[in-house]
Amino acid sequence: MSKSIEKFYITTPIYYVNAEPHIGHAYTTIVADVLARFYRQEIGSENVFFLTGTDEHGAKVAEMAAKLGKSPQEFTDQISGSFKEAWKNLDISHDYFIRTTDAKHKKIVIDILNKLKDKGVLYEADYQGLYCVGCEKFILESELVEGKCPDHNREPQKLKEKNWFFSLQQFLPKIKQAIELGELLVYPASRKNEVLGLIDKQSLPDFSISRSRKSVPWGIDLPWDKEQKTYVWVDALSNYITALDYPEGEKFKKFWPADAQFLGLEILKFHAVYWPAILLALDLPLPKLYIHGFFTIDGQKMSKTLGNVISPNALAEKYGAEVSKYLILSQFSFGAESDIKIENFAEKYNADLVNGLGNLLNRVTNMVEKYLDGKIDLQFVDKKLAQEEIRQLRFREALLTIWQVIQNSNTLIDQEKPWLLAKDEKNKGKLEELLKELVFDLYNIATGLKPFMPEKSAQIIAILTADKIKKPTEPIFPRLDLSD
Ligand code: ME8
Repeated sequence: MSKSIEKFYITTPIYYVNAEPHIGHAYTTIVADVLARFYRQEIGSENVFFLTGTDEHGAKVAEMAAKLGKSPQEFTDQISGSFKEAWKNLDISHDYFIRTTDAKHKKIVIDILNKLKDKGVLYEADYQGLYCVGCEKFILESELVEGKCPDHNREPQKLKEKNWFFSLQQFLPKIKQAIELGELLVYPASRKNEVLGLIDKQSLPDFSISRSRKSVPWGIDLPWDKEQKTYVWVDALSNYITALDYPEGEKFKKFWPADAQFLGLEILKFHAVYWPAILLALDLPLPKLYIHGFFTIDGQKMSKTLGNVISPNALAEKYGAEVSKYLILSQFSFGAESDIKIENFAEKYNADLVNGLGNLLNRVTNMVEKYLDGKIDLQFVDKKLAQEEIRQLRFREALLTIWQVIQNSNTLIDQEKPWLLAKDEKNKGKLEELLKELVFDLYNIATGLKPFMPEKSAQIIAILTADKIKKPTEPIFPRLDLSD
C-alpha cells in the first residue's frame, strides 16, 4: 500500500443471520473498523467506505425461522437487528450496513444475473449431489465422516435437480495469473498458495448459481426461471458491489475495487475463486483479500452446545467498546490461528490499561500539576507511532509498539525519580525536561491509539493540551475487581 492512496474501500463478510453475533464476527468487524478509522485520518472520511452487513437468504435461515415459528423475514429482521445492535455497542464505524433482503440489493443482483447470462457464462444442467444445509454447499462423499458433514454433524440431503451453472473452468487460468501478478491480492502468502493449489489440483468444478425453489424456498428468483432461486453465495458475494450501487452509482465508480476485503479462512474459496470469476465475467477489476485465522475459546470451537459462545454485547457491557476492541486485538496476530482465554481478559485489562496506560497518565499529569503548576512549554509533534504496523495489518504488533512506549515511560519515572529531583531547586531544569519528555511520549501514545480507542485518545489529548495540565479526577480506566 503506497502513500498515494486516494480512496479506501473496506469490507467484512456479511454474516449469516441463523445465529446471534459472537466474538468471531466481532473480530473481523473490529479489524475493519480500526483500518477504516486509520484511513479516515490519513485521507479524509469522504474517501473511505467501510461496509458490513448480513447474509439473509438460503435454506439454513428458512429452516431456523420455521423452527422458531417465525416467517423468514420476521426472523431475519430480528437477527440482523442484533448485529446492528452489537456493532453499535462496540462503536463500529461502518459507513453502510447492507442486508441481502434489501430491495435495492435484490434488484441489482437480478441485474448482475442478467448480465452474466448475456455474457454467455451460465448454462443449464442436471445436478445430482449431496447438499449440506449447514454449509450451504454441495459436499463430496469423501468429505463425509460416518455419513455426516464433519462441520455440522448432520447427514447431507441427496439432491437431484436442474440448476443453472457458472462456467468457472474458463476463468481459472485468468484467476491464477491475476494472483501470480498480484492483480488479485490474496494475503497472507500461505492462503495465496492454498488457492493456487486448489486451481492446480483441478478440484474446482463449475458451480451452480441456482437451486430449485422446492429445496431453497427463501431467496431471490432467477429472473428468467422462476422455478429457481439464486444460490445464496452469488447473492451474498454481490453485496460488495450492490452496496456501492453497481453499475452506475457514484460510490461504485469511486470505490471499486475494494482495497481490503476481510474474511476468515473458511470462506477463502468463495472469495478467492468464485468472486473473482464473477468479477472477471462482469469485466470488473479485482480486489485485495485479507484472510485471518479462526480462534477457539479456551481451546474449543465456539458452539452453542458447549456454551462457550461469547457475545460482543457482554464484553462491551463489562469493558466498554474501546477496551473490548483492545482486549480482542491484542490476543493474537492477524492471520494466525489462535486460542482466546477469556478469563485472562480482566487481568490483562488491569495490567495494560489500569496499571499501564492509566497509571502513566495519572503519574505524569500529577507531577506536572504539582511541580510545574500544570504548565508545560511544549510543541506537540505527531510521531505517527505504530502507523506502519497498522498499514501492514499488524494490529497486535501496533498495540505492542505503543505499549512498549508506555512501559518505557513508566520505567523512566521509576529510574529518574522526579519526586527526588523536585526537592532541590537546582534540578528544576532537569525535572522540567523529564516531564516534557513524558508528556510528549504520552501525547504520541494517545495519537497512536486513535484508530483503536478514539474516545480515550481524545480524552488524553484534551488533558495534555489544556492550558493547565491536571491529574484527571476520575481514572480513565477504573480498576476492575477481579473477583467479579
Ligand atoms: O460465512 N474466529 O457468514 P458467517 C475468527 N455469510 N473469525 C470468525 C470466527 C472465529 N471463530 N467465527 C466467525 C458466512 N468468524 C457468509 C459470508 S460473505 C459474501 C458471506 C468471522 O456468519 C470470519 O470473518 O458464517 C468468518 O469468515 C465469518 O465470521 C463467517 O461468518
